[in-house]
Amino acid sequence: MRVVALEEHFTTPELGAPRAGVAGRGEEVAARLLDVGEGRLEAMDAAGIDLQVLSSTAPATQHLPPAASVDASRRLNDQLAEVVAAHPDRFAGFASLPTPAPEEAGKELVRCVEELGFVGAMVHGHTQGRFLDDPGFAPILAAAEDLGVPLYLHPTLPPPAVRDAYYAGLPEAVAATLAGPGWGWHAETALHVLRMVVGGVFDRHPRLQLIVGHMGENLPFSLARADATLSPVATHLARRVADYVHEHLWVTMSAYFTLPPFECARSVIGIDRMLFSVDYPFADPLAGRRFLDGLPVPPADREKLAHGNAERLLRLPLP
Ligand code: GRE
Ligand code: ZN
Repeated sequence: MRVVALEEHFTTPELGAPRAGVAGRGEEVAARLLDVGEGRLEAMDAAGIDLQVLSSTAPATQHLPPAASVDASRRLNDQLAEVVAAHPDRFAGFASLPTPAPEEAGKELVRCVEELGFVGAMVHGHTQGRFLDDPGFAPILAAAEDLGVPLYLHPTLPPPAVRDAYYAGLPEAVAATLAGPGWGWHAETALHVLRMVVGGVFDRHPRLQLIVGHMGENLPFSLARADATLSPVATHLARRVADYVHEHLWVTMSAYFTLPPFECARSVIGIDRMLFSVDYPFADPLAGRRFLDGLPVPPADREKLAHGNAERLLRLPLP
């Protein structure tokens, strides 16, 4: 069975490695993020992963001043294009975008798809406290829509005001993890998606498709509640809140390798919009592969999760 993994991170010496949420494994994770060659391919082979769609680790270039972000994004995307070109059967690319400069970011996405052959872009949450429903980001959303490629909305650490309000007074490593993979950035990614919905993004960009990881960032679990409470007050929207989620959201597994959230996402989002991912190197590819192989689903559904839905969404060449 072909296996395509969608949330697989790398970094470069220029970009550096994240420190939050990698307690005790910082050096190992950093080394794995930097390795876009033999070590990574060995880890993929050991888990039977045929193709990684590579993305830079958070926050990529989104924390930089606009002009610096534009330059750094171009360098980063050019480097990723070289990695993909060296192993086109094993790697594909999601662009990193200079979101602090939205017009330039839209153009960079066009360049990445049309010239470098990338299959979409990853956006790491807020950009210095601004969210994608902000009309200033329209050039990015319009470019994705016109190109017919998805945006992958990935978590990132919160803006300082959120950090200070919610995480002050805790031991530093606990605060950083609670704000990150321990809870906070998953909740905030779901909130970001709902902001996009109630902000009218999908009325303005009806063809935009959005991917989130971590089995839907808790959205499947709480969608009925969000729909019941928000739809009656969001009277400016053309549709109900849940309709936008059903028609614009795709969900990958990334490190959520337990059955209850899978069953919830399958029942709410549906098997046709769910995809395999590991969240390498933060999660273990072998654990991901065991989870995929052990899922209590019909063989045809396992094929959709492993590669079929990815081939359709990303228009991947078939092997
Ligand atoms: C990530 O996916 O970007 C990530 C981190 C740090 C810890 C866990 C994690 O950057 O999934
Ligand atoms: Zn990730």
